[in-house]
Amino acid sequence: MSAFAAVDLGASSGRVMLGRVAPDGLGLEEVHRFPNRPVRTGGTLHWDILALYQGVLDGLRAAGPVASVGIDSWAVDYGLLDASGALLGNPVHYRDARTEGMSEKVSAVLSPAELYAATGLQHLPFNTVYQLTAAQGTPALGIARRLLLIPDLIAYWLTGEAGTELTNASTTQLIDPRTRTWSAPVADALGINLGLFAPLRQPGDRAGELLPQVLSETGLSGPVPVTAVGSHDTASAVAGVPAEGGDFAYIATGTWSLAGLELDAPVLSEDSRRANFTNELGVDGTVRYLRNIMGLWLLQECLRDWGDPDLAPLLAAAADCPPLRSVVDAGAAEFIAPGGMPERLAAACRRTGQPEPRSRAETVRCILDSLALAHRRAIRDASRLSGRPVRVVHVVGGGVRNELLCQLTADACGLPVIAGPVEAAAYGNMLVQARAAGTVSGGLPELRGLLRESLPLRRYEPDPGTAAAWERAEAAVAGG
Ligand code: LFR
Repeated sequence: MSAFAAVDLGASSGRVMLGRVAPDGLGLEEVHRFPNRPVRTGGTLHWDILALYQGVLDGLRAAGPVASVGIDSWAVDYGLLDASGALLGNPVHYRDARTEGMSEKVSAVLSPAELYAATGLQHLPFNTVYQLTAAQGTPALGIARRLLLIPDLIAYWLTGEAGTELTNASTTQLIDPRTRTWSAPVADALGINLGLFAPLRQPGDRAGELLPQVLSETGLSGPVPVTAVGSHDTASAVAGVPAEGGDFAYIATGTWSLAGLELDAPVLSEDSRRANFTNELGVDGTVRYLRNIMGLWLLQECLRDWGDPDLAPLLAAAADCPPLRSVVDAGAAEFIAPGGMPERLAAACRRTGQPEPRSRAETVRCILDSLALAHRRAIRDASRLSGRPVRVVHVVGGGVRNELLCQLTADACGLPVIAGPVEAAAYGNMLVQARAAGTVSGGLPELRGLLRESLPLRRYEPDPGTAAAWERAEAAVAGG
């Protein structure tokens, strides 16, 4: 059988995709999509993990017979289990305020330079080390016997087996990207018990089999293996980039824009740290050298604030707005928390001496110009810091549907953009499973070749007439 269930949990929705490897190419069908609504209780923002798990079960039922199941989700967050294997409270959302002040607490023990030299991770206030520092002294952490990252927690409930998949483990800031294993010195210095983590798994490893009770709940007949994939969604999305050769950059666009390069080895220089580049671990021994950019979160939050109006007319109006009238720093941590986004964007424009957006369309244009500029800066910086030339930019993920963003990104980068697929994470997830099952073979170049043969991709050429305006915008941001 050559059908695979790819479970992809995103910040605003989860989906179960049915992937097929057929003689005429790859196929991917969405069999179930369910909302992911964070819930605030007692002042803390949580993931509704049981609702997500139920969505996974419903999706597996809708998928029908499959050769294996793979799970990916956002990074850094975790659930704690007690000695009996029971979950100790709902996982806390990385956008929760509990990590405020934790960077300072950690840097009193390990300087930012020491932490970067050991882990290669960009500073994001919600990295797992900061969350665990915030959790220190809580009863739950005190009695916890296991810590499972979100996709590993779902896999545990499906199979009864606990593991820690490597690509996602690398986002904890407790992994040394050179040895691709735990950094005991960092954990010891910060008082973090590495014994909480289950043994590491590599993408492609067998993670277990669906439990009898799961088989009956989903109507599937066993055995159905669960395969570890690049369980960090960005690792799966990068595996699903339909690139040819090595001189490409990628932007995985969704709630976040993750913009950077795929490398063979980490870049741990001080310049790289100052430029806030991360060395997350990828599928097949690769390094995802990238920067987190706020992404379509800025737009999603504005839409939520405005009562969810139709996006298409707003984008059409934004395309007609004067370009680059005002831009914000789309990498700034000030935009991480939810709420009041239009006003926060306007305030950032005021603070930097730029005109405030006067309408919703102008706000949308400000967001898209700012994202495109941040894409340009990330790709140029990544290329400079790694010494790797870039000839083409691949845009994958939800932003592929946003033609204006793709064109602005091509213009800003001064490079062709190849857009697609939207569901890169599910493709990457499915291909790693298919290879583990022996249905397809080869390394990432061969897997990407299969994607190129099967997918309609759209190419955007940069408009050279806009180059000077982007130069000026970059200089203004760098200077301001
Ligand atoms: C994207 C993503 C990013 C990670 C952020 C938080 O969905 O996984 O890679 O930095 O979410 O986990």
